[in-house]
Amino acid sequence: MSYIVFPLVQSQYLATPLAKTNGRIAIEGCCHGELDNIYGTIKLLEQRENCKIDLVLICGDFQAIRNTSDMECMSVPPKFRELGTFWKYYSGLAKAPYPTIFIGGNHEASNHLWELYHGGWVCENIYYLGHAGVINYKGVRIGGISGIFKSNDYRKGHYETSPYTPQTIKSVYHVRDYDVQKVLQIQKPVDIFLSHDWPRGIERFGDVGELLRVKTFFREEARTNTLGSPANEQILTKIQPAWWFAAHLHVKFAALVDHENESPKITKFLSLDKCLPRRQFLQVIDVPSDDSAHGFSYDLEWLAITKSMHPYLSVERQEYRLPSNEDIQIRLSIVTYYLPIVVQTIGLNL
Ligand SMILES: [Mn+2]
Repeated sequence: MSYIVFPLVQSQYLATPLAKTNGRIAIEGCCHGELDNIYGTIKLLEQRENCKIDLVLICGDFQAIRNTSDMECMSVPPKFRELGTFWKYYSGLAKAPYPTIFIGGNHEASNHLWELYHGGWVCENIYYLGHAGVINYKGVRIGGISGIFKSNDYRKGHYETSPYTPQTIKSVYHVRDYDVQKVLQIQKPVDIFLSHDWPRGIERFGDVGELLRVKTFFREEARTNTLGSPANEQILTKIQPAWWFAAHLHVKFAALVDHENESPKITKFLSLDKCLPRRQFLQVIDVPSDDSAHGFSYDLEWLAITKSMHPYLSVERQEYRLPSNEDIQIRLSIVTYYLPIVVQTIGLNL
């Protein structure tokens, strides 16, 4: 099989001295069904740089299309719908050469992703983080939220089911308040967070002049502070991950967010392009990882949050009223107390 060779991004914001014990993670912007080319490019990078990539992260528009009927569930005009390459991985004809984690964007086989609302394996070696989720890979804590923000649908339940209508095929990928509230409960440090659209206002933390020169049509949104998702902005401010990767706007853009805490904490933000020739769609970072730890493992704090808030997950049009933060915290502390005992008793392998 031959692969198209693409140029690689090396951002000075993110390049850190390479250490042998580190885990090396490749991050890709929008996937658009181009798994073969993404993996091919990473293989080439490994050969050229004589290095080993441990994990691949993909920031949405993954298009986990298993068959032609999944194409009907994707918000793409029929003439542009393509089967892509995922079906080969799903059917077992191909195997993902790297453990891969992805989130959803706004062009997805939404029926397939809804089946894995809480996250799960879409095929061997490729894990969907869920509508929101956190998992660990060799001790690196990775969280993410799927979809894009649209204020009209933000306070609704997850009511959409296939076959989708022309309205629900779009609203199904709009981020919901419920999932954001779950993410906002996270207290423990997160290493990497993934979103499809950008946190609102992130452009102010990078070279906004250069961004607006390349993408002139963002000017009005930047001026009115409406570029990106207010929900993601809230998450960024609250959980302050070490890295945040996004995509969607099809441009490479780096930013450094200083959270101005008592102890200085910085989030390195990077948005990447889609996988096309001459586009900057790939980044490699080194993250201190724990080689003795298992590959993938569930995140106990996230499981506790999911369990505590599950009664409020609405699959109706109306969202359910969430209890007060205090009530959520009480529920959480109870679940957090007994969850490790359950895990010890029954075991929990991802
Ligand atoms: Mn997109």
